[in-house]
Amino acid sequence: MTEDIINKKKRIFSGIQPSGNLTIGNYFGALKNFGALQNDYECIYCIVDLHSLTVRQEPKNLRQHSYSVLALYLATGLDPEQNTLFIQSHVSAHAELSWILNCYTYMGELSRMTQFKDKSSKHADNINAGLFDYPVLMAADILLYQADLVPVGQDQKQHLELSRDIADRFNKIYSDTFVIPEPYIPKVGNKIMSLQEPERKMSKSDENENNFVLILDPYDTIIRKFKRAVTDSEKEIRFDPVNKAGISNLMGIYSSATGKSIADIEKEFSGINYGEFKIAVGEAVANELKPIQEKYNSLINEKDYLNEILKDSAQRAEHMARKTLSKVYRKVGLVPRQF
Ligand code: ATP
Ligand code: LTN
Repeated sequence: MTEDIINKKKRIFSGIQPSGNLTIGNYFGALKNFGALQNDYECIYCIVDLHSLTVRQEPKNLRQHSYSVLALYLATGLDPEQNTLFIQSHVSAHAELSWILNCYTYMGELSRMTQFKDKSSKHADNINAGLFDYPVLMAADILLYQADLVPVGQDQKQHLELSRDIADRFNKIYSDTFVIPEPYIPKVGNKIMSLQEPERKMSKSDENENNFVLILDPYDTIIRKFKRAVTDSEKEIRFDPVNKAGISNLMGIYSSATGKSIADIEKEFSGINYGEFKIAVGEAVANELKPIQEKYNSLINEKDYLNEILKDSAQRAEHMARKTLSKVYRKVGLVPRQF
């Protein structure tokens, strides 16, 4: 075995939709881990704009949010030379593999996806075929790059299991083609809940802005939103997600921001009132986000620099993706192109 093979790093793929401004759910559930993994893995982080189209987007906003996600990737410390940071629609192999995989995915499997059920009830006037097919495009994203590991929040676990099933099905029919990807879900912060409705996931496309905290919210806004967070009628700061969803969510956020364990947080805030605790959580979050916001502000208007990254990365991604796509086309029996 050559040294090159022995030292080959495992590959990571993940994506974030440019469907709005990113929340601390996106940050603690996904983005924060992306940076932590970059030294030990070969990382590919995508801005999945095609996925965003499954819900109506204002074209101008979609473009702006796509650059914003890239600037946040950089602001949270991802090195654009070490990592491949690109936009999904720039590599057409995603849409192409997605079509092929559609023919190896069952309607029954897609009907069981909870995200589809949630989004269909939220957007009852626009239950489009793309929304139904969303997980197949996600499988194509991951499988194209032969990713070993996929860092995501808890809500994406079901989609990842489907990606594994599709890959396994294809491999069994045609011989080994795809690496079967493993989920990488953080122990803490994998499901940050809404501040006003703590039984629901915090989501960037929520209409009520008091439900979420944005990575780019100003300091005072962050503190204000935490001060208003829904709690309960008790007085004790105790972790109990069933009976004390609001307080438990705040404890989870504080743990994500400080690295302290839940047990230590219970001790630290024993006898302290909810109001004071909420301010402590707000300050911990705002302080963690401050340097990210500063870096973001210095980058977001550097369009030439951002475009240069998008170009270089998409070329690298294209090369990797084509390799898998050609293999797939050959295996299923499509005649190779003659030009
Ligand atoms: P939308 O509201 O537009 O559907 P979203 O806020 O759920 O989007 P995505 O772009 O779909 O965000 O997710 C990007 C990443 O952030 C995924 O890995 C997802 O699991 C993670 N994530 C999203 N929301 C949360 C949350 N509340 N807690 C933890 N992780 C989250
Ligand atoms: N569905 C994911 C976004 C996403 C993704 C991916 C995540 C699209 N393709 C590939 C990991 C790997 C979501 O967070 N809603």
